[in-house]
Amino acid sequence: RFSGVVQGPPDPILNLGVMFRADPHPKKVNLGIGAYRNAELKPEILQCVRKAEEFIYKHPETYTKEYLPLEGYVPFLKEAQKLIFGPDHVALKEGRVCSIQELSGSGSLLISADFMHRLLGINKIYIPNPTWGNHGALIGKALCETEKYTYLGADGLYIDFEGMKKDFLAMPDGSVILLHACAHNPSGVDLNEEQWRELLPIFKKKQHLPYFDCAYQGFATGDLDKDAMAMRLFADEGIEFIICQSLSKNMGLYGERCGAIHIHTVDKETADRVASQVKRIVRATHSVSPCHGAYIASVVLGTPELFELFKEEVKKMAGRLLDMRKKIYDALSKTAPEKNWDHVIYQRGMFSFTGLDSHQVKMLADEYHIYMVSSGRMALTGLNDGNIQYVADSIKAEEVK
Ligand code: PLP
Ligand code: TYF
Repeated sequence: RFSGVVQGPPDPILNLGVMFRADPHPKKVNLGIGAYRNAELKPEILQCVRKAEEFIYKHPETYTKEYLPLEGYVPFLKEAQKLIFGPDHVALKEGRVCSIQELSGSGSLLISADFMHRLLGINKIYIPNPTWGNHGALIGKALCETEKYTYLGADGLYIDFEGMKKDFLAMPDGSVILLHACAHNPSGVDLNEEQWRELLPIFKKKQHLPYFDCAYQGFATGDLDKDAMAMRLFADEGIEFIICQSLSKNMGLYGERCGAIHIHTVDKETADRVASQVKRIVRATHSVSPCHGAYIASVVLGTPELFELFKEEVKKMAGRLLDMRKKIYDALSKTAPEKNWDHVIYQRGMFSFTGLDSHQVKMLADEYHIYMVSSGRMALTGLNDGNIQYVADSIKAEEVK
């Protein structure tokens, strides 16, 4: 029975961690996974999270281990909405946003795509080229196909905005388009505010459905509100849309699987009907969502001092990544000046698309023990003052070969 099961391929990103850990070389560098590391290259639990957990342990009568309701922990959902829309948004006041807790960004993508397939008859979702490797798999599981739209130009380093708009206009009316809310993974290339504003009339005219993946709020600019700009522009225009929100990165809750689906609709009655259907899908997929991460996030976001601390800690994480971005840019510009590295400084968030090809990436791993994704995506979080020059020197050595 089981002996006929063939070996599955390893996940291209997660496997980099396995290779890195197995490598005994003292100079090895892990630029693979998009998970924050401090200057000592260690994972960190945020102080705001620690404090929230202390509070939770002291109040077991409120923070029980009972099953949550199907929609999730409601105080968390209210705070999660405010983080995205801003605390006083009219859509929240009017109850037009339906929110359902999910297993972080990944679960939100799966369940919302399943909802669109079953309830809206959607069979295809447009995703940027390039995009996060797991988008196709998650959306495919919900029985929707994916098709790529133009995002980067032929150089693979800068936005091709004209190509993107052209694709949006050529799609059938009412298409679902996945958009990275900020800090695009893998490229680090985002639209600016003016470009987002230019998309609004296109979405309206074509009645496309914006489908936001918000996995890095805070990591693009260091400011949670600024990073919500694109989503708020669509909300202010009264356009219906879906957001898949993850707190994995900005609150460092990776393993807690904390996030939510938010569906911005035209009125409260619609939002309630939509919620009733999303809840049925949740029930038939994994029943209910986990409580601990939602408790933590509700306390952090809902306690003014902890919310301030959270904002500071997000700013600090984003600040360290920006510092690393500037330093690797300077090091590469000095060490390998025959090549233009401007794209590195122009990108933002947790990643940089270096422009290295898959062969160069492989050689960096084999010869220099530096691990990054084969697309040439470098997670800046694996850099610190101790390894930046080594990384720049190694890239230079590969470039001249
Ligand atoms: N979307 C993007 C673009 C991501 O990069 C990630 C994680 O790396 C996710 C979604 C989902 O992460 P999680 O399921 O931990 O929220
Ligand atoms: O680095 C990345 O792009 C992500 C990281 O369950 C990741 O793939 C790892 C595990 C996971 C979700 C995202």
